[in-house]
Amino acid sequence: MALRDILKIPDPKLRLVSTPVKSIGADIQALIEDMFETMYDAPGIGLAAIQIGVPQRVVTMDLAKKDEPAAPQVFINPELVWTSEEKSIHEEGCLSIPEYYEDVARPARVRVRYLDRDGKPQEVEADGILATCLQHEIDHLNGVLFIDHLSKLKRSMVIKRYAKAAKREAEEASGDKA
Ligand code: K1U
Ligand code: ZN
Repeated sequence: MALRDILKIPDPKLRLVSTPVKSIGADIQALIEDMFETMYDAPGIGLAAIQIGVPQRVVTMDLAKKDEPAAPQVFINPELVWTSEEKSIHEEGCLSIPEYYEDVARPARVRVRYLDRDGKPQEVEADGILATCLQHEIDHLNGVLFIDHLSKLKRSMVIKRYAKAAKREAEEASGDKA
């Protein structure tokens, strides 16, 4: 197991469309282990493989509350097969956009088809935080970020703020070397 760096905006890799997993071998199992270690360390409730730079359609999640036992879940090649007309609004955050939270409107209920980590086909109907988190993570697999669901003005303010921070960090890092 290894703790991996989480990509932050404006890293262009976050805009890649991830590739479906063809076969669930030792490499994918090792990727899943790294994703859980990275997600729990962050801490986060979900993670898409592209957030650690791997453009494969793999998602980890754990929606257990603080006082509950861990409930790790893996979704390989997840697909939205149905979404409700009804929308609901939840506050979202993103490990690739640290410390920024905003309300997002999305379908209130969804049905998702996926493979579990043994490669067995599964389907889940979700509402609440599971529906929100599944849609947020499937968006990552398609190169979409939750800020893309906000107004153009809010999105461009966030992008500018994080681009400035990345520039400052790069300058500090090159100054440290000199
Ligand atoms: O995909 C990600 O960037 C992870 C993201 C998932 C998510 C959160 C909220 C709504 C939709 C999707 C996070 O985990 S952000 C961190 C977070 O929400 C959290 C962290 C610790 C405890 C509780 C929540
Ligand atoms: Zn995210």
